[in-house]
This record gives sequence, C-alpha cells and structure tokens, in this order.
Amino acid sequence: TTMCSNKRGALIVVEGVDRSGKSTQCKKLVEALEQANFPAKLMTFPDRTTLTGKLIDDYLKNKDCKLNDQAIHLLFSANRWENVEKMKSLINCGVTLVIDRYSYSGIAFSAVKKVMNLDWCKQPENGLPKPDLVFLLTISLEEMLTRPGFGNERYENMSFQNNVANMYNSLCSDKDNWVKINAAGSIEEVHKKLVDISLNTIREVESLPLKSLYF
Ligand code: ADP
Ligand code: FDM
Ligand code: MG
Repeated sequence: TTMCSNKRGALIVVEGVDRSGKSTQCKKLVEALEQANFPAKLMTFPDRTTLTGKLIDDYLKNKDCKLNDQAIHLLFSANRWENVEKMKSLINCGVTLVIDRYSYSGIAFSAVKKVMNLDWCKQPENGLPKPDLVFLLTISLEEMLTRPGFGNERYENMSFQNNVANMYNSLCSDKDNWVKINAAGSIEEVHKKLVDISLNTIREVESLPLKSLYF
C-alpha cells in the first residue's frame, strides 16, 4: 500500500473563454502551491493522450472525422470519466489538482450549439468528482483580441466564444464555489488572486470528503 497524507488535496478548476489565460494561470498556480509546500498537479481537459483524447484532438483539428454533436459531447465526457480513479487517488493522497477546463466547458461548448438542450448536456457529467473551487476568468472580447490570436481549431471564432462567455455566466450564477476573476489584469495580478483563494480552499476542505457533481 502507498503511504497517503491524512489530509486530502483540493479539486480546483479554471474555466474561461479562449485566451482568458487559463493555461498560463494553471501552470503558475501549480508552481506556487508546490513552492508553498502543498503538493499539486496540473491536469488538462481534454486529455489528448488517451484513446478518446485522440478522437477529440482530430475533431478539434477539423480532421476527417464524422462525429455528430451528441457523439463528440459524450466523448468529451468519457474523457473525464476515464480519469476519475486517477483524480480520486491523487486527491485522497493529499495532492491538489489544478484542472485546465472541466465539465463546465463540456456543457457550455455543447449547449451553445442549440442542438441538445442544456439539461441533456449536463447529464453525463453527473457523478464526476465535484470541484471545491471553480475560477471563471472573465475578459471582454476587445481585451481578448489584444492577445495572440485564434488558431485553426474548431470553436476558435468570435461569435462562438461570445456565446460560450454568456453560457459560462449563466452556469456561474448563484454557485458558492465559483469565483469570477477579472482576467484583464496582468499575469502576476491574476496569479496572486488565484493563489490566495486556492490556499484558503485547500485549508478549508482538507478534512472534508470530496463530493460528487450533481446538476
Ligand atoms: P487560454 O489557455 O485561456 O487560452 P493562455 O494562458 O494560453 O490562455 O493565454 C493566451 C495568450 O495570452 C498567451 O499568449 C499568454 O501569454 C497571454 N496572456 C495570458 N494571460 C495574460 C494577461 N493577464 N495579460 C496579458 N496577456 C496574457
Ligand atoms: N471543449 C473542451 C469542449 O468542447 N468540451 C469539453 O468538455 C472540453 C473540456 O475543446 F474549444 C473545447 C473547448 C476548446 C477545446 O481547447 C479545447 P484548449 O485550447 O485545449 O483548452
Ligand atoms: Mg489553454
């Protein structure tokens, strides 16, 4: 058996539109937590390394793969489900997971297509580990345009991102574990806020059980 800490780690998610700074902040947050002697690990969804991840990667790169909106939605969800055991064992061993996108991306990006309704989009996420803290990095579309531009992946266009931003806002309303952060500040300003709030949450949840997500 592996030696485990008696305190669990926290599940911290970072969400936000393209170029809001999620990947930059997740990396810096993990480094800062480690420096403060709190074991931490970065995870990213989609996890493009697994079998489902390879299909998702092809889909996002617009390669010839004929997945309809329902099928890709369920693959994104399966891509989280196949990581559940790994996530739980790390958290229960005292490691804080900092996750670049999670179920809320899954719901928001699919629901804005208006093909499946919001409730349908939420269902496959039910039962996944529930984040203790969700940061929503908010940025105006004008500010976002000042940062290095869209790539060639699916969903990387203005009108889609605008709809996603609105969907994030409605998912965020009256949820006590969500914190909106103005992501237009400098990288260091945003980082300091994320570190302070994360350290509080890590201490708050260390002896509480990890919950499951239910919509
Ligand atoms: P995301 O993962 O949300 O798409 P990234 O972290 O990849 O965003 O950042 C997108 C681009 O914006 C990168 O070039 C990054 O260096 C830059 N960037 C990130 N945060 C800031 C910030 N607070 N101010 C200015 N530029 C930023
Ligand atoms: N995305 C991401 C989804 O559509 N559903 C999901 O469940 C997740 C996790 O994939 F356009 C979309 C969001 C984004 C793309 O891009 C992943 P990044 O730049 O690797 O985060
Ligand atoms: Mg990113």
